[in-house]
Amino acid sequence: MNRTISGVPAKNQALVTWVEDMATLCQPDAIHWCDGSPTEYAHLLRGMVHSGTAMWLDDQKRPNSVLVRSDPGDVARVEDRTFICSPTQDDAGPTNNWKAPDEMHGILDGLYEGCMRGRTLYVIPYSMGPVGSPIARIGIELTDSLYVVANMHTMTRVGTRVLDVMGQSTDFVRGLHSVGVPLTGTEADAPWPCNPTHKYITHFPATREIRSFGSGYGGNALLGKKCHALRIASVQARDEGWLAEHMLILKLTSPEGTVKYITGAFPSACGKTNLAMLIPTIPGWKVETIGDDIAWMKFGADGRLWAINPEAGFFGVAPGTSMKSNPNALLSAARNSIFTNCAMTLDGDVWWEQMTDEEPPVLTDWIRRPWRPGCGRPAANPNARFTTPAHQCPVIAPEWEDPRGVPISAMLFGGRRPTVVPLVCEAFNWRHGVFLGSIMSSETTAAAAGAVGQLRFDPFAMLPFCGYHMGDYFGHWLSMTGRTSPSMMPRLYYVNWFRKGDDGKFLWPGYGENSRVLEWIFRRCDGTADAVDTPIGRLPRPSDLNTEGLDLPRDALVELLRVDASGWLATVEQIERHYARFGSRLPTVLREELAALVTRLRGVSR
Ligand code: OXD
Ligand code: MN
Repeated sequence: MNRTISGVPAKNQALVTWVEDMATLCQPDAIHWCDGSPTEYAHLLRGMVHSGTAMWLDDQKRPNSVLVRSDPGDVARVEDRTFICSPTQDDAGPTNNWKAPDEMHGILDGLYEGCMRGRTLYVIPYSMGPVGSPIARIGIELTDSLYVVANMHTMTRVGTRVLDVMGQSTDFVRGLHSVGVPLTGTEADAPWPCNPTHKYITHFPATREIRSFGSGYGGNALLGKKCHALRIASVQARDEGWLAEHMLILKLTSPEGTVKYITGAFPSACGKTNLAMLIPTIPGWKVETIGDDIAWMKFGADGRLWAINPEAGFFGVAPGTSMKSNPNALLSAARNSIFTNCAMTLDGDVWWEQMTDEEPPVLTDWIRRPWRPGCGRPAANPNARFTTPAHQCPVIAPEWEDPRGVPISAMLFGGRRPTVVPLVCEAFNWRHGVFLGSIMSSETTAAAAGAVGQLRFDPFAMLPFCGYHMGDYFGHWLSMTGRTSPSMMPRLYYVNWFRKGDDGKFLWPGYGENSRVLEWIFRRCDGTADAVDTPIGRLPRPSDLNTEGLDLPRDALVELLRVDASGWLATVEQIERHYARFGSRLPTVLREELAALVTRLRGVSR
């Protein structure tokens, strides 16, 4: 078949052959090689508006921005349709869906056959990380979705400059994505095409391939993000001795002008983007953003661990984002942004729950219906998003694109724990910190009087994102100490902004006040803040935290820093059950850490 080819095709032979093979399978009418230029981006937005996928927002209120409403059945990552197709099920481990690679390829090849008829196949060469950085990696996504191409423009570095760095290398991640809706007749395209019955988000770690079919949304379709930068990269990191993590990266500057970089792993919906862009309440301190979702870290020649943000934009959850909760995120999305599944105001702007104190009197909701306050439905989908270039963030650190990355002093782990877990706790050492990361959890139900809530474990916030057996992943973390001297390793902390009092209210104000915890961590790394050894780790006493100007009763602070020995002991059985899932692949060291914790706790609760 004679296909039109546009854009700037690669000279890389392996790439050209692969694109031809995939085009033979999917049978698109045309192929476009993306150059990554602003002209191309403008063309993509116009194309989305023309096809009915997007609407322009008012150019005075949100310059160069569009609103997209997805199919109501395609609004989030689909974990039950996500597969790790490693050679054996044991390699994927108990936390991933698995199918044998040949079997999955068989299923997918049947679905991909002719799936792009009537459409254009876009070839997106992208770099995760600054182009040419020694930590960055290249991927190629093939897709038939204009929405995906436009989002990838913002979320990654796209285009000819990536092909230039690639040369004739065959070392790139191959991603194929289709919405799975061929256009065969004269019927009009849907505003948001997606396959109603077949959805597959699949990964082949051994061959560094991603195949995604049927969904056009977020992490299912923007393959650079969760699929490449976490699931495939975690396997590469294991094989090559580095870390690919679900972590924010922030820069913290003290009043004396000293800088430290901190990463943080938190499950979805625990305020990661807010922490990455936090405005400190303590005078003289400054937080700047390097990244809000993913960190790739490698040891440098100096023995320190250096991190880059592999992404170039934010794909942030909109609801809850306001000038109070995160002004920097809202200001980042002031222009040049794609909004997905938000509500629209009468004057052509977007709105979502909690964006403003007062709800607008009338809106069009995310499924295009009239909406009024009190009508009983949310105006925006709870997973509505903004896609925004990171450089538009008012507090983006000037070095956020430094190809060397930034050296990491401390790492945070956190979850939502209304009970038991204190505000902050420093690990005794690396292996104790890995233990804390491995038992990260949130409570699914509030604790009843005297009982402990059910824990949902999300180790290192990687449960949906680790591309191999999680027992081996813990072992990989433990092996990091062998790569440098102990004094060079980042310090590890378990933080919890969500502890509640007996009245069910949060004890800690959170948001900008979290800077007080960051200050203590900063000073610990410098050796200038005190801590006390407790059975669970090293904790600040109330007097070790900077509480100047903090409107918090002393009792609340005492409770926030109390070691609830019986509460911890009551969770041990759940931790044991969580560990049992990993069988013989759970490192013995972690069982030893758990046993040592129990011994220390029994010592104090006797
Ligand atoms: C995300 C997530 O979208 O973690 O970043 O789910
Ligand atoms: Mn995330």
